[in-house]
Amino acid sequence: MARILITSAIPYINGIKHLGNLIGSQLPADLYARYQRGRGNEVMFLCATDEHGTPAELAAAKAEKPIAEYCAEMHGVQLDIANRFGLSFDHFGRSSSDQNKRLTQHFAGKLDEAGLIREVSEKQVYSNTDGRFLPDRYIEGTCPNCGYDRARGDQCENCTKQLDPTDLIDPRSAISGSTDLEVRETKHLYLRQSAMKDQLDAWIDSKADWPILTTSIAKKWLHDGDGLRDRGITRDLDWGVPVKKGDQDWPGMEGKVFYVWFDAPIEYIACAKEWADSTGKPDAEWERWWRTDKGADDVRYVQFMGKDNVPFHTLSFPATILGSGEPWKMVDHLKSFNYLNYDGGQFSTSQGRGVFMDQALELLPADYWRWWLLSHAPESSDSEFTWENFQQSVNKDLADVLGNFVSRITKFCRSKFGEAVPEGGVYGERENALILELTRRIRAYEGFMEAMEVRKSAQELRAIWVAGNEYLQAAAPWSTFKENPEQAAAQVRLGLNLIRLYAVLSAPFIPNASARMLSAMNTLATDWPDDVEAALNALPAGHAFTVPDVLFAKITDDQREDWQARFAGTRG
Ligand code: B3M
Ligand code: ZN
Repeated sequence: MARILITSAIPYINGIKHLGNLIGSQLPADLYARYQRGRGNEVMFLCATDEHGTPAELAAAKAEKPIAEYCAEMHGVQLDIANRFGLSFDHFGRSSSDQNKRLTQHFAGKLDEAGLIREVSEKQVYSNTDGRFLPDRYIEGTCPNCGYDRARGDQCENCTKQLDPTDLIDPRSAISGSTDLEVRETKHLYLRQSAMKDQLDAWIDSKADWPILTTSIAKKWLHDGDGLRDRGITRDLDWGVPVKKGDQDWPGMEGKVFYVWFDAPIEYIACAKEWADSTGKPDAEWERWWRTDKGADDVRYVQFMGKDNVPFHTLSFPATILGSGEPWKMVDHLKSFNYLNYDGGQFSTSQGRGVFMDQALELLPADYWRWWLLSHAPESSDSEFTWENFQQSVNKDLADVLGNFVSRITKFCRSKFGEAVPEGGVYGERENALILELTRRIRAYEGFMEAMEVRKSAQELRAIWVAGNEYLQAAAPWSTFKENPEQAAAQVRLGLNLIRLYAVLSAPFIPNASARMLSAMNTLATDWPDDVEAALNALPAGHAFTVPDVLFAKITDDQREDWQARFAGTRG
């Protein structure tokens, strides 16, 4: 039994995620976790909310709630939606946890001991009215490039030019609108990533099996321009992990916090401790996943994320844990995704454009979305959600191919043999040919799933469903029954066994439908079909079953048009 540690990029706390976020990390990570558990491996699947930084502060201010309260509430909301989407985390933690606070301070202390931190004095905008420094998004003003009067300190939304807060004409505080601003000196900590360039380069070179999307981004940042510039890891904010070296104060850093991208990946580790603490387990239980000196040397660690997160996971986070000089488990495989677009444009959280996770579940159960998103995962390039494509894929793959198969065979059996697996007859040439085809396809499916080729896995699974339908069409037990009821019985027996087999194979993609299929087949046998012939004899003659309700309803043209219109604008 292998041991597999899986993390999904941790979503920002600022609101419910859209379907583009979901397919970018959490959903494919769940697919992989479910598959590995299905194969009998030991899995630790972790995710959390990313609760620090300006996005959290601004969202709380907008919601007019104290930030700690806002985060606690939104964590609950995101956890509930994750459950309803069937995301099977072993723990869904919080980057604001005490465990993460301590571990983040611990890493900073170790990095400092190793000489990898330097203090830098820089100039930043300070608001006298607000009594605080104003980082990027807290300053607005007129763009020096296009004249747009609501450009932000980091970028002009109108002409997209990247800006520094000091570039803005007539700058004002985005909090109070005050123009009583001045430039002040402030001290910050920088992580000396540049000192670790060769070590990181060698580490990335050792990952020959990483997807090109991942290594090309990592190498670009490592070698081009300012990629491995030393990075500021502290900010002048109230909300965040207070800057300390371990549990010691850091002179000159009073009132400052670590930058959100410094503590967020450390939460992958802290999350495992949160899991152990919350279930009353000793530290050894989480350390066997994370410390190579405590059992994690035989763990395979896989990360899932959108492409914009790759630099932080291939450079900054590895620099943090390598730089600590401690034996932490490093990532073995990093699976990254392109973007999913929405109906001719982009999904956008700030503009409320697209379909958000809570809205999706108001329209249809999770499996419909899971299937579409996974079978259209933006792997080799960006992909696009359109309502036409969604309708077509649900109606064809789920309703016509899989759903129809289940319905036909169970109903036919009930009408001719009753609600139990029929006896009589033996599997013949046609059945053996099907077993051969399924064996070949299931081995291919395993290969794609193992390699995290999400789309190819979906295609292969669909082909496995199609093979059953074609068999049923060609065997035609409804005709056979008239001349040779024994043979028809064997055909139906195989068909019913196929339902169980499909439930086992499809569970990573559509866990709820899979559970309904197993319950209709009245079985708890979910062993992986290493031997397809044996798997197709698992339900013996006489085994009782029930005809399930319609597994997947078709999406009508009226529904599609209605939804298309409803989601054309932005979320209020
Ligand atoms: N929260 C960005 C994002 O959700 C960020 C990921 C952190 S992973 C450690 O895309
Ligand atoms: Zn501009």
